[in-house]
Amino acid sequence: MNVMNVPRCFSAQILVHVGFLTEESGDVFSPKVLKGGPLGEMVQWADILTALHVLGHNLKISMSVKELHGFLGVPPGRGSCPLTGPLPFDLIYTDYHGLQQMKQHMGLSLKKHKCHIRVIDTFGTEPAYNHEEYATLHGYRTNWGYWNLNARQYMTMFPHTPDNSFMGFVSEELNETEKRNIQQNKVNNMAVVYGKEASMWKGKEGFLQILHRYMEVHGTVYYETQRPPEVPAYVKNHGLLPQHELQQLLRKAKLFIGFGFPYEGPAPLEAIANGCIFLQPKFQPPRSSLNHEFFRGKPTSRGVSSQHPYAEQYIGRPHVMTVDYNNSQEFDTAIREIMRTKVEPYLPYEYTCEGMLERVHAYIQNQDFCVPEPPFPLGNLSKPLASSMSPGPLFVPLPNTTALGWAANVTPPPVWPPVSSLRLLASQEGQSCIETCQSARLVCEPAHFRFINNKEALRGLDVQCEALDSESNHVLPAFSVARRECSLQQDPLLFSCAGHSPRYRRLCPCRDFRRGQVALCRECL
Ligand code: U2F
Repeated sequence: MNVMNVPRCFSAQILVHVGFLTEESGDVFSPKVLKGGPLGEMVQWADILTALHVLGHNLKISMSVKELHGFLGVPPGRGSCPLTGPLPFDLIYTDYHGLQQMKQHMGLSLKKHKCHIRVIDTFGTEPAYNHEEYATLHGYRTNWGYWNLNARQYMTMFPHTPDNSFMGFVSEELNETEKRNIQQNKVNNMAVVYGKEASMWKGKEGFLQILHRYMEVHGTVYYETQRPPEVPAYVKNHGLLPQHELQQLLRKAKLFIGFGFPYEGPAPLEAIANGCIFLQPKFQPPRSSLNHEFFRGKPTSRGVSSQHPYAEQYIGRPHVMTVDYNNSQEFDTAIREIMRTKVEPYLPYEYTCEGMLERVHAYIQNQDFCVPEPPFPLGNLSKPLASSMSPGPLFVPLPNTTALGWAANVTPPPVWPPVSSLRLLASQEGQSCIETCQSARLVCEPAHFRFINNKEALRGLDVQCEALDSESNHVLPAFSVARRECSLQQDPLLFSCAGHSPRYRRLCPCRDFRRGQVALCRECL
């Protein structure tokens, strides 16, 4: 990408405080970097730092609480002394550990400055878990949530719930010559197993046997001196490889096969970008913090439908095959199909270098959580909405600025994403706005909830309300068909794309998105 083409409208002072790598947080990641431990987070932070630098911002990086103090201007030895002056940064990128450290050391002034914070949060945080009081009262309290941020301040590794902002990372993109060469040199019967730690292979002998019937099996499992007993003798184990060597291996392999763990890592995207087919297990029922140990305590109830839901839902066949591994016939058939199928290397645009720069730039220039968003007042839409409950998208007329709740003599901040991207839909009972928008090939846009949290929107959908009230509940605005009751949302922090209830049909603010860049609407740039 020609970086010169990116307009540099606003060069920000940015602090990047990587909390999970600080000694004070216990730093469990660093010692395992060369031993098969998680690297996904490292990949993402490296790409965030690079993107911010390339976009021309002024960066300060801190990896310890001492450095954090130094940058925030808190005098040494006065750890809990609140930062009284202005915050010396426009933006602070950190994680949950970092947020806790900032709270300990900034005290009450964190509240004043928190609109400047962005939290890098791998698996995402849903609004019900983020709202301290609501989470506590309604059983959504976890170790991590309850910071009362705008849920879009949490930035995820994959586009999980659109309540959060999708930050992502970069995977290497190949040029046309490289793609051609890869396709010519593919070894049809070569498979690489996804799993750099021996424990990820435990109990997988059955699948490995079937796989080995057809293919030569390679692994990149970390070991110290001896071959790990979990890795059968017929597997060619290369040991944990430096990333460029892993890429070379993936360029030759036809199949990259997941055995269920790790969840939602970068490696499947790298494999698909290098022309492999990714085969992974379907999880039925989906795994979540409600039923599965790994996700327990994470501030989301998102159901993970396979090892890599993004690969399953956003990429799919022929690059990704998601099958029931408990059915050995289905597994066997999938492997034979993979050997016959020709695929081209593929990388979704949002994971290219250009795609990440475009997205991060758009966020920095347009997302401002320090300006209060006025609620859209009831009854202020100039024209009625189309009256239909049909599944087709409905257009909401563009409100003018006074309609948005700003005084006529005040220049309001531009609405972003622009309201022109909004389509109002009603969910089915029990359905979330994530699913509702998805089924209309749209995406839920939490920033647009404030425009549909009103009587006009209900009227536009021809909803019969015998009673209308407003409450603090993360499934609102919504209506009950059986009881002819309608409820609006009282607390904007609880606007939630993820929420659903069998008793309610929800009002969903959907929007369009750019091809390959789900974070941005068509007119977002
Ligand atoms: C995920 O973390 P992981 O580190 O387990 O994710 P992977 O997809 O396995 O790989 C991360 C990187 O490791 C690299 C590979 C990827 O860029 O190229 N790598 C390598 O350099 N050499 C090798 O031999 C093998 C891999 C996820 F990202 C985290 O957010 C989760 O916490 C974790 C647990 O679910 O899974």
